[in-house]
Parts: sequence; C-alpha cells; structure tokens
Amino acid sequence: MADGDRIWRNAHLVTLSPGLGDLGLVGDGAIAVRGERLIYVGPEAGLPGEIAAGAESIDCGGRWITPGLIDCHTHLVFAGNRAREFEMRLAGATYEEIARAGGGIVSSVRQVREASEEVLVAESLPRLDALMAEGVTTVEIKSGYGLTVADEMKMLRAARRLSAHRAVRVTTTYLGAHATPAEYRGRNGDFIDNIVLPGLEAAHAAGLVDAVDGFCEGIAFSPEEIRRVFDRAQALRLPVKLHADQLSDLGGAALAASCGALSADHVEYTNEAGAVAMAKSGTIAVLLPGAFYFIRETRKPPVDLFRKHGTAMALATDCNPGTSPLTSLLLTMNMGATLFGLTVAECLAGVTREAARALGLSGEIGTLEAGKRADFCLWSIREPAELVYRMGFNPLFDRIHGGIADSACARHTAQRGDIR
Ligand code: DI6
Ligand code: FE
Repeated sequence: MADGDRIWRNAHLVTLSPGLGDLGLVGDGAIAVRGERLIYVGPEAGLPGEIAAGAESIDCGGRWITPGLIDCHTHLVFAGNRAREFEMRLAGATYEEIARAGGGIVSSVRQVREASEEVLVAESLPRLDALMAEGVTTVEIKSGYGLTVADEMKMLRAARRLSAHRAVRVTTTYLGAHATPAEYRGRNGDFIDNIVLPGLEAAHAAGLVDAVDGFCEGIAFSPEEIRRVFDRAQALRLPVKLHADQLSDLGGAALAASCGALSADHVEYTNEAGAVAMAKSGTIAVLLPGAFYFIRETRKPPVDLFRKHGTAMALATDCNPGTSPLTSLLLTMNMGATLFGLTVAECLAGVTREAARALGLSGEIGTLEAGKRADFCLWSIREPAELVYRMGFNPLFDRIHGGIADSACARHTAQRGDIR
C-alpha cells in the first residue's frame, strides 16, 4: 500500500474491458486508486491484501460503477444561441427566410467573432457543467464558428481554458473547414488557402490542436477540398476525423478511412463500402442522434452494416447551437437506442470505450482497467440498462476524475464555508 490509496468497495462494475463479455460486468466488485490511476479493478474478494491494508475505504452501498463518460463530438464553445431560429422553423419558416433574417450558421459565426475569449468561456461553462453533472469526465470540443485565423484560435483557447475551470479533460479539434464565411462565398479554394490551412498551422504551433476535422457535404466542403486539409494535418502528424455522409453520400466515410481517420461522424448516408473501409482502418462511426432528432432527419445510420462488418460505433451529443442543442449523454444514449436501434451494451460502450477510441485515447481512458486513469462514475441504479432507459432523470451519485471525487470537492468547498 502507498499513502493515500483509496478503495471503492461494495459496488457492481461495468468495466467495458475486452474479454469480459459485452459490458465487462463484475458483480460485488472493488476499485483501488493510487494517485490518478486505477491499480485494481475486479471482485472485492480478489483485492490483494497489500492494497487493502491501510487504504481508505469508500462503501458504495451496492451502487454501480462505470467508466467516466466521454463526449467525443461537440461544438460546445459558442456564443449566443439560435432559439429564435428554432421558433421561426416551428412557425414554418424556410431555410431561406431564416438565412435572410440573419439566422443559420452565419449567425453563430457573427456572435463568436463578436465575443471575447472570456465571454466564450463564460457562456460555455454552463453547457460543460450540464455534461459533467451526468458523469462526463472527457469532452472533445471543436472550433469552426470563428472562420478567421484569430477567431478559430480564440475558440480553441477558450476550449482549453474550460479545463482549467473544471475537473474534466478537454480535447480540442480544429474545424476550420466547417463552413465558408460570407466574405469567401463561392471561393472555397481561397478560403482553404488563406484561412483554413494557415489557421491550422498557427493553432498547432500554439499547441491548441489535438485533432483536425472537416465538414464534407454539398453545403460545405467537397472530398477534394477536405483531402487538402487532411494532407496538411498529416504533414503536422495530427490525427483526423470527419463530418461524413450526414445529408448525402459523398463517400465521406471511405475518404476518412483512406486517411486512417480516428472517426467518421454522423454517417447516416454511409454505404456498405464505406462501412467495410472503416472497419479495416479502425475508424470509429460516431453516431449523433441529437442532430438526427432535432433536424428531423429520416435516414438512419446503417447500424446493421456496421455490426455486420465490425465497424465500431460511438455516440456523442454533437452539442451545437444549430442542429443539436443537446447537453446530455444520458439522453443521447436513450436516443441511440430508440432512434437507431442500438443495444444497451452498444450505447454504454459508445459513450465510454468506443468514444475513447474516437479520440485516440483508448490507452488512457474508456474502460475500467488497472493502469488507466481513475475516471469513473457511481450510479444509483439497479441495473445498467437504467442508464439508457430513462429520459430526463439523472441517477449520478458521484463522479471521480483523476482519482478525485466530486463529492470530496463538495465537502472541501463546504468546509471552506465563506469562500463560495
Ligand atoms: N454539422 C451540422 O449539422 C452543423 N455543423 C456540422 O458540422 C451545423 C452547425 C450549425 O448550424 O451551427
Ligand atoms: Fe458536429
């Protein structure tokens, strides 16, 4: 034993670790933590005596433990919102009318450009808090509403700063090729030359980029344009991912796979060849049921093809002001099951183990295994399916990030009394 070891005992574990069946269940389990790491995960009866001796023990009262949840696709940093646009759509307004009234993605671009970095942080924190309140310990955040070099970097700096304010890991993704701003309308090539590529270089040089993404779609960027961005990313040794096949089949999934992408996201229109290519390259299909629901899509991602060919699936919120104003991974899992037909095991793996793979972090997080980071959640539930089954109910009992429990921080803060 080492000073400060802690054991969470009297719990049931959803380890998601390979080789233990779908969910990697361990009944009557225990977890031992040293510093930021897990040092034992398994049956309580099998806890080595040298770990048990002298460690602080926390009785979980028969609750369930899962890995910390991972939201592997968000546009969480933005300013303002698009509620008015939503209201206009409900009243029957067309896309054109909304655009003419200053709505659509350009309105988010305008608001982000007008916002300071401090305002972006302040407006994004409540969204991050909502995710964390349901057990999120890692969140990916994309740029893409700045669309100038300076404004893209401002978004990424704001994203990084969020993790200084909260006990959560933030990974940042450069999405300069998200939309063509008004000043470059009809000149995608120039926009890529003048903004997207220099922005990537600058953001990377400033240490602000963990991965590079693009929006491959008729209304956004062509596969050829995306390839130029990916070529630069690869020259900088940055992993890539892609918004692929959301509204049409441009072969985005196959393009992503051919570049060894970590993930292809949305993938509603992905065809069988795309699914096969993704399985071969280990590219994760990140399903985003919130956007599917919110924009009332009807084409579902080809889940059966993904299963048939062994393409791994993750689930994420796609939190963004235009097509998925969603800050709940629990509801995302419910939607993954009800709208896309995923199993409970696929949903839970999709927000843990597979989400970690979609971020290139599977060596660190995503399952409960000795050696990984001590990121996990305690849930007041009777069985794992409850996490997928309920809508709008939060059974989180405690959230542990890097070995530190939110409950311990709350006690600490309460003890400090006046400084709140
Ligand atoms: N996919 C989408 O649907 C959007 N961005 C993306 O990558 C829309 C973003 C917005 O409307 O703000
Ligand atoms: Fe997205």
